[in-house]
Amino acid sequence: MPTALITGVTGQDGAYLSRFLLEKSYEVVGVMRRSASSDIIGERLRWLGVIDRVRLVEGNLTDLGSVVRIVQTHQPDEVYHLAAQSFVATSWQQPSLTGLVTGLGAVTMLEAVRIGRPQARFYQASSSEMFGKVQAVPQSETTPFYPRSPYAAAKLYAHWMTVNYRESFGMHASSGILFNHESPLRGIEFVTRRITDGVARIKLGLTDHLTLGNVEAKRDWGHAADYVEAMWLMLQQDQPDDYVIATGRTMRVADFADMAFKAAGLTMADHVRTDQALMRPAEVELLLGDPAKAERKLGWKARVKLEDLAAEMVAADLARLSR
Ligand code: NDP
Ligand code: GDR
Repeated sequence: MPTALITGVTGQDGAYLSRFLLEKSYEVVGVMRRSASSDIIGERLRWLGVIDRVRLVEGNLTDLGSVVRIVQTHQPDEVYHLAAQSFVATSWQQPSLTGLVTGLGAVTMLEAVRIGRPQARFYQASSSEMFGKVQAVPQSETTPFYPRSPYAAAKLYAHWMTVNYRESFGMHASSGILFNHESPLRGIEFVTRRITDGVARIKLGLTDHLTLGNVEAKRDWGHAADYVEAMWLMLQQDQPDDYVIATGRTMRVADFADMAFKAAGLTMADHVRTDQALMRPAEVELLLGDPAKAERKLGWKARVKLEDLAAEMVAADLARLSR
């Protein structure tokens, strides 16, 4: 039975990846950080019904010794490095922490693997945010990067360090340049979940409006359950490499909101307001990925349509709030 180590196991992708790997009969070891709210840790793993089958171990990306010991003890065959300060808006408020966790944290994990289990295959969670200010569309593995936030700059450092460990030490280290992916387990601060939670609250009469920031920004949104499969496929290849993972379709935030309101039988124009205070200091206006390489080399293709994703998220938020 192969062993997979997942950092960021308590996050959206960590939960879906755990379920995916357990279905493939992996032993899954998940790194979680100590929190005073230990009663709600693992809520997403619980929601997917896998909490009892994931071996949770305590570690923190800011503590090299903690993750070296985990790697040495569990001797994973595959390491999925997903942990990060992942919210772009927060990265302007906490740029140093974002650099430490999202940027240097990847090097900490690469070092832990180099020290404790150099033959393990390594996955780095890179991001379409690295493309930032639009240089070309659609964005592929060869499009120049232009990060537009402390988060994106930190991810770019982590991305290039992964390439460097591959080229310097011969590690089987791959980077997935994933475009936005969502699900009912998406953090409540991200725009899709803010929208579906808001729609559910309006539908249930708990409020009558939803306030958003830049509704003209365009994103290439897919479903997290599809995207974790791409992570696994990258580590099954003989050669490590970097891949763009996207749907190849882009929509405005306003378009997603329209889909979500329609899914609940509501009209967006009756309920949405915008507020300058929610605009970012620098915006990524347009993301549209070209997943051709992943399709060709991994045989991967996004399955879930955005309209269905919006409807699934609205239904889940309605069920949650009704409870
Ligand atoms: P989440 O924000 O849902 O999860 C982040 C995870 O990182 C959580 O488990 C969190 O733990 C953990 N974490 C944060 N800081 C530390 C730390 N110091 N030590 C250990 N663990 C820590 O992110 P997603 O699941 O959405 O994304 C997974 C990864 O993929 C992230 O790196 C993200 O930047 C990247 N990414 C995501 C995309 C998306 O659209 N979702 C697209 C492209 C890249 P806790 O629960 O305690 O907060
Ligand atoms: P993003 O996701 O920054 O693309 O990063 P987010 O959902 O936060 O923003 C998407 C776009 O929506 C606009 N927007 C708002 N965003 C939020 N959060 N709240 C609002 O009220 C709102 N109104 C409009 C934003 O300005 C932006 O243009 C996500 C994260 O998962 C990263 O970790 C990951 O790397 C990238 O996706 C790919």
